[in-house]
Parts: sequence; structure tokens; C-alpha cells
Amino acid sequence: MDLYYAPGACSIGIHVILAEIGKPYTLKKLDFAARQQFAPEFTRINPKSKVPTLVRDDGSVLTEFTAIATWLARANRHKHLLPEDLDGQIRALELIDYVVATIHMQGFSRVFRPGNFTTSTAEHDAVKARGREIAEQGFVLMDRTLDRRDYLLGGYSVADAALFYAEFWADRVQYRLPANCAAHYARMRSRPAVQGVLAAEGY
Ligand SMILES: N[C@@H](CCC(=O)N[C@@H](CS)C(=O)NCC(=O)O)C(=O)O
Repeated sequence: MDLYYAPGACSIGIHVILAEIGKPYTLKKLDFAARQQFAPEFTRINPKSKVPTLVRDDGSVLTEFTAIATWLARANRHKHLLPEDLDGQIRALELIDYVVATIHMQGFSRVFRPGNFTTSTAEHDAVKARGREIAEQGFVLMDRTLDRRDYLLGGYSVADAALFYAEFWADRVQYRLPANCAAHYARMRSRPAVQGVLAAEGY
């Protein structure tokens, strides 16, 4: 399997899941500063120009964090990275989707890429401030979910890898995480798989 990633991007969450599973995979690094996500060598694989992108052993390509995370968990059931019962699975997807679609796409995307939300550079600071607000509101909700729990669903699951990448971004831009999220982030960082991934991505 090949994982296309950019250091520190949301692909780090999928990288963590692959490391937890422990089967061999190959890292394919994209340099966003050099705009390699738009180069034909990559758009032939993923025309969306986005990471994470997973090329499976049969050559088929999977995109979108939620789809990749769910497939990896289901294809490696013995690792127990998703609950077996329908309600547990739906709760995991609900959490992952909230991280990806709200905290990331509505929140941090405004902070990191204000130009995607306004054509006026004069509005960039306001866009970033709104992004921060959305991300921080998101962490407040995740914090409630983590109340008296080590991980989002109680036991460790792929939903935690999603929350981890958002927490990692909060750390990078120095947002203060609410207490349960801060504890969750520290717990994630203490996992050997996460430590290996951070080192591999240069952090
Ligand atoms: N909805 C996508 C979002 C993926 C995404 O936005 N990835 C960012 C990195 S965090 C990306 O590849 N950006 C490329 C760019 O900004 O040109 C998913 O769930 O995988």
C-alpha cells in the first residue's frame, strides 16, 4: 500500500492508523510548497489534488479521510479499530465526519488557507479569526465526548486518529485545548505508533 501524504497535513491521521495496524506500507511524500499535489504524476492518481490518498495493493485508489479510515479498520478487523456493532460504527463515523467536515474544513482550512474563503486579502484576518472560532467550538464538543473517557468511544478507534490530527494542528498554531482534549492529545502522543509517525514526518 502507498500512502500519499504531506508532512503535518491531515494525512498524518491515516499515517497513524497504518502504523497502528503495523502491516508494511510505503510513504509517498508530496511537497505542497512545490505544488506537487497539482503535478500530473499525482493528479493521474488523485485528480482531487488532496492527501490523504491511499493506493491499495490491488492498485485501486481511495480518497477522503473517513473512507480510508473506515476501510483500513474494516480490512484489519482483528486490530479492533472500529466497534463491531452498528451503533458503535455510526458513532465513530459521526465523530470522524465532525472532525473532518467541521473542525478541519470549516475551521482550520480558514486559518491555513484564508484565500480559499475570500478574494480580498484585507479580509484574511477576519476569515482566520472565524476559522479559529469554529475549530475551538469543535474542540469544546469533542471535550464533552471525552468526559471520563480515555478515547472518543471509550476504547481506541480510528476516530481518535482523526481527532489527533486536529489536536496536532491546534498545538502547532498554539491554540489552548480544553482539558479532556489536551489529555487525549498527550495520550495519543504517548502511543508508540504516533511517536514513530511524528518522527517519520519530521516532528
Ligand atoms: N475531504 C478531504 C480533505 C483532504 C484535504 O483537505 N487535504 C489537504 C491537506 S490537510 C490537502 O491535500 N490540501 C491540498 C492543498 O491545499 O492544495 C479528506 O477528508 O481527505
